[in-house]
Amino acid sequence: MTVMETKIKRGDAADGVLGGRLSRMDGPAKITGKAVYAIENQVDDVVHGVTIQSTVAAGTIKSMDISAAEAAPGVLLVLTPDNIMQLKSATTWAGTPGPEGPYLALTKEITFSGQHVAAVIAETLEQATAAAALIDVSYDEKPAIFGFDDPRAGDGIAVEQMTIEWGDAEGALAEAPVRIEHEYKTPREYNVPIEPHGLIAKWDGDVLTLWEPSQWVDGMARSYAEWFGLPFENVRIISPYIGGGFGSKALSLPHAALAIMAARKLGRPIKLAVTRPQTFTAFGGRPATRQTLALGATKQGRLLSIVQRGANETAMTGVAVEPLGAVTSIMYDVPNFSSKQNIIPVNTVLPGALRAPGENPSAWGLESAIDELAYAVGIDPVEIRLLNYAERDPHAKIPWSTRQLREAFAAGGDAFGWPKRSPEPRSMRDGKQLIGWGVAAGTYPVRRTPGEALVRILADGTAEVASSGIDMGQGTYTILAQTAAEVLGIPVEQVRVNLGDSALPRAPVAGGSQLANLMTGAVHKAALAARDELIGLALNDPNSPFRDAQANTLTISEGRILPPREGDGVAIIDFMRQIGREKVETLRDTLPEDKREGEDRYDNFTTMMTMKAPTEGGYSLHSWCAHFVEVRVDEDLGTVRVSRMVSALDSGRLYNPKLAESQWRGGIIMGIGQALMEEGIVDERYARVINNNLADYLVPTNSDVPDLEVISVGIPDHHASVLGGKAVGELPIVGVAPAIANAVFHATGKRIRELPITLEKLI
Ligand code: MCN
Ligand code: MOS
Repeated sequence: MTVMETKIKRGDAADGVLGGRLSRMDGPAKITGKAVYAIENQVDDVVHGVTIQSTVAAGTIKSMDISAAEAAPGVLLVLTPDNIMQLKSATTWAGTPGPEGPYLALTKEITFSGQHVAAVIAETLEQATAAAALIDVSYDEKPAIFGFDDPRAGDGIAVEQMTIEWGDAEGALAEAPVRIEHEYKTPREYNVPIEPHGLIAKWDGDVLTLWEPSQWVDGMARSYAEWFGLPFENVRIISPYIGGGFGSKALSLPHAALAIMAARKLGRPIKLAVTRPQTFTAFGGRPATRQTLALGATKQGRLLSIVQRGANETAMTGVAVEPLGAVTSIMYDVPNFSSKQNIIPVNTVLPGALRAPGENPSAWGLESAIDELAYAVGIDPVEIRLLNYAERDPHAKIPWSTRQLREAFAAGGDAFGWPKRSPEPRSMRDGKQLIGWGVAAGTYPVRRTPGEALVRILADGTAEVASSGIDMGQGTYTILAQTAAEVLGIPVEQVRVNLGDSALPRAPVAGGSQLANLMTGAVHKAALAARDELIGLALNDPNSPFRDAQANTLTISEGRILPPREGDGVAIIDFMRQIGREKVETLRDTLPEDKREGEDRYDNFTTMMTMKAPTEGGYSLHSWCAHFVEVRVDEDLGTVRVSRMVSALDSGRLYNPKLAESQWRGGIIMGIGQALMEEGIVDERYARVINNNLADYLVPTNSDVPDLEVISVGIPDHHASVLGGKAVGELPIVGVAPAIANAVFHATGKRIRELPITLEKLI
């Protein structure tokens, strides 16, 4: 893929400050192999663990013969449901109490194929793997429900909190002059980070150290502490580099509990990583979803009503909700609305979060349906979106903070050449290739949770930033260095950023596309305080050359303290020597005053209890985007290629346009995969996902991806965040799949309502 020059104006920002296009500071370490990933750490005396999985999807373990495994060379321990430690139940990520009774990392009760049933620990990985193959498990198998299309699955359970209604949606729909109603479906989709999940666990007395990739070191440390009955401070998670997470690395998982208890029992550190196939069952991806969506409109295309009835799969043993009304309820100005959702328990691993949970399948339904309506009333797909443009949040009924979606349609459509589109399906072709142009919009909310950051100015004139927040590739290291450099007046190369360690000041989950806004805010605050303190010393320290200067006259720039008028000032390094200081250090958080102190202080960072809704504070805060797609469909073979794409996105102010663009392209590429390839294929006989590897679970390669032009249409939004940015990470995937499906319809005249759009659905 050649990355096209984007239309983003480079502006005046130097690379080293906010708004500059600095390359990733962690890039060289990652590219040269200097970056050490969790399980690459060398820990003395380490032993190795593997887990084995259930081959049935429902039933109970009747017997488990572990004698041969226990007798195999090098084997130290075999953990089974009979001999595991009973751990304490941990608070959920949402901050609610965990389930009653102990937490069991293994149970005899089997609810999905691929459930861990045992773990083997041996001196070497090979010995553990060989011994694991000797374990003989027999099951009392019960019939399994393979998915929500299984006739026995039923309609599931209503999730009342997901109901969103205003006006009289059913009544208005019944009377609407134009009605369209269809079902839209998405399959199970998986996170497939290139670095599979794994950890090294080491106990020193009652202190537990974990090297584990994590999107949320504080939240996971809390779960481990609660499971093992330790004070929070006794658990340290070290996670400076992460090989992708996409939502899958935010929570503590059973394989980690097994590793930690084995290390406890053996008194030796343990390394345990899941295999690639196990990344499909050791944690869940996006659940399969389906939704019927009915739109009622005038003959001129004005929406009168939306009625949505959705459902997603969940596990037999837990609740996972993929909120299908997320985009449906805010995208368009509609006087009558009803959205309801069920969850349907099936024999699967508990689904998890995958880039834009909720918004993604929600937009798939709505942005397909609005395209269908555009054809039904004979209006251009961009026009119908503008015709129904929501000037304020139609659900919360409050103003948007900023909504540059009109600008996104204009800029994207212009760059794409949308006005040249001939509206009729099958009207554009290039030889045997049918050409289709499609459009769809997307959105993602601005979430806000407190964060904490430490800023330190050192005697050598450099600065340090520290936070437990993480960088899994988004750019956190880089934008926090830019923030500190800008405020402190220290060159960005002289700012070191330490992240991903629960011993550092607290940060919330790098999930929900919130970390950049929160942590730049915290670093900004801490850096301002550090700068003020440094200037205070310059004004007041008896040994300061500036002690006669007046307050508010000193500045810091390029590592020097500058006097009010002429003179090139004093370098920070010399100043610190003159006043005999080793450092100036400030810790700041973004907590409201009433949340700052108190016993539950760590609740502020280790649960979602302090997360604000995007509508809190009188404005509705969201990022927006519009995707324009060209597809080429081979008329004989039904193959679909995305041949051109332009996306215009509103993420407010960008802290680093180069990195934001990279995030956007990454999300768009995932959207192309979702539209055309990604699908957990369930073998209905065994209720098992069979394409559990990267050869059969297809994700886009370079040759599947055309030039991706991304255009920023955002403006600073100070309701959304301290420094004016909005969400970046998950926004770009939202709306890509429907834009592609809409383009496929335009090319072929065939409407595909079930992802992925594979060739057998087209011919
Ligand atoms: N950014 C910016 N200006 C803003 C906001 C963000 O320049 N106003 C840029 C920064 O480089 C920042 C990045 O965008 O580091 C992402 O910021 P943000 O939207 O706050 O997202 P988070 O830092 O919270 O990252 C999490 C988000 C999520 S939820 C998923 S899922 C996801 C994603 O990021 N998973 C990723 N992007 C990923 N990128 C990589 N490489 N790997 C993953 O697993
Ligand atoms: Mo992202 S799915 O919120 O980690």
